[in-house]
Amino acid sequence: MSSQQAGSQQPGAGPDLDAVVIGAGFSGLYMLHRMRDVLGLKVRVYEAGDGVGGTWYWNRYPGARCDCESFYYCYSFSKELAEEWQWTSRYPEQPEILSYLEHVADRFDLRRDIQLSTRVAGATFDEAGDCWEVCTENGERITARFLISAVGCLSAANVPDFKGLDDFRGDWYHTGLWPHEGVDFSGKRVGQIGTGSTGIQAAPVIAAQAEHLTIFQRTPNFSIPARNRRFTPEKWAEIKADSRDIRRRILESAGGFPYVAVDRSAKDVSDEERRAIYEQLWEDGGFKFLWGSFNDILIDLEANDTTAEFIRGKIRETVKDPEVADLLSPTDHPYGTKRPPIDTDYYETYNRDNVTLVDVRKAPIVEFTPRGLRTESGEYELDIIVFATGFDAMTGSLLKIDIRGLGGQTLADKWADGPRTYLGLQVAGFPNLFTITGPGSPSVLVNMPVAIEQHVEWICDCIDHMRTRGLRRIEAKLDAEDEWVDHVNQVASMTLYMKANSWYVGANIPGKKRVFMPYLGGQVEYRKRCDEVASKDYAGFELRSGGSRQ
Ligand code: NA7
Repeated sequence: MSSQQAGSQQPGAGPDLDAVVIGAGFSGLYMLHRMRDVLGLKVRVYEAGDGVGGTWYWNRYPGARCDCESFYYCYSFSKELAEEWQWTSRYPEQPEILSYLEHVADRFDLRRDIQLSTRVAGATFDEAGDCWEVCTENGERITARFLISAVGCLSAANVPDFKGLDDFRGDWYHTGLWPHEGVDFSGKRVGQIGTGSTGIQAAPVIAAQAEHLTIFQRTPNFSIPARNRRFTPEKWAEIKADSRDIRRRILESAGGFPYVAVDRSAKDVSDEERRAIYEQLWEDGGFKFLWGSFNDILIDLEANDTTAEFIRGKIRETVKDPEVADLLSPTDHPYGTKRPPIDTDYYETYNRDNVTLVDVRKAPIVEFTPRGLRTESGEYELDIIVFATGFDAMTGSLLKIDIRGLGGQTLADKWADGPRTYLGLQVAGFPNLFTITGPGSPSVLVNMPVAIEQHVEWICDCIDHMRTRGLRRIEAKLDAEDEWVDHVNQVASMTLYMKANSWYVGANIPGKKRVFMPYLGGQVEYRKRCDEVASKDYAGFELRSGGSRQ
């Protein structure tokens, strides 16, 4: 039977597949391996890109690299994979991570069940058949018992609706949709909109090549030096020797990082001690700066101010022009409440003669023109414009798909006032749909592969549980979902995170409801909660042997 025919399920027949997985990034690849090779299920992955890799397939902009360190930003499910792969440096660049994921796809023979260049357009739950009818933009239709979203949290590019964009005669690119052949900036006047993690990685690399780089900044960010370096054979041997302990520390830490949490308040040490701690962490570089200083940075404004002021001091020390330094120094949000970037020579870049910083908070972008763009303070002539403007995070990619659950309700309607899930894994009214690192789970606040592996394994155990008991339908109960959403909000309200206009709350997308989307309780507590739910016969979920058609 061809897949085109396959969608029209005959009465009495089962669905075409056990599962459809949307996306072939970190989540989709592991999900396929686990479902197909461990559970023996019939699975197909649909991937919009022409290759596997998800985030690491699309984000090819200059300077793109991971902000987590290589030796823990990877899978842990296969000992053999871990043993045979060697990372070259502390923070891997995009091509290296993409090679890793391509290696995973080949090593586990995943490609034969991945259909590339295929975007899922819609999915409707068949209530009688207890399955999803999935259709692609190519017109293909197929049915599957389970629908697994592995679309990623940061994959729907946000291209602001600037007036006159079509009139611009130069070239423009969004960092998350970067051309595979690269972009040659030599001799060009380049504009970059956005100074989030991406813009902060890209600017130094673009500035080194372009004739001139103009950076349009709406909100300054607190950035910490990455201190990237290549691994020496000795360092790599040290990491290998420590790997078991690294894994233990990862599983014991709230953020899924191999750093031991500190148990001291920023207010309990002298100014000198505090300064020495920050100096050491600044020298070490990376995310440890957020987790490794004090335990109250993200919950106490006074404590946070000490960190913020330390970083502002570093900006003033680094950037020669005091006015530029001032403009680069955040004062509108506490440190860490927007996703903290890490960088290589970001602040130093503003000392270059060919770099200009423009404040588009004070004088916003009015429109694009044939020759460049115009802000309220003047026109900038540009040959190339780089949109480092981020993503419709956590919900954007899923909501682009027309997903219809019980009674024909759309996911877009269900989430009109912000996403609602039970554990970030399921949505009441949408049976047999699982969302890997969905909103309401720790996801983006955790080292992603750790969050992904936990979700994939939990979902697979759940499906296996259903299979062995002849169950065909699982759906989050509404009261469990309500309770979980309240809990997610309550935890967020105990922190400083709500004080920032971040993508965590959807503030970067005009019209998006302000809701804190990821779960802040940490992956240790979250994992415990998920395991407890499973051990209590999937408490909060309704499991059934089937709809009307058995
Ligand atoms: P981010 O962190 O959302 O940053 C986007 C940047 O673009 C940020 O500086 C925005 O300013 C700016 N922006 C967005 N829209 C506009 C408009 N209309 N005008 C001017 N400036 C604008 O995205 P990234 O790609 O840097 O990082 C996303 C995640 O990927 C990152 O956190 C990592 O997890 C990986 P704003 O701050 O909203 O004022």
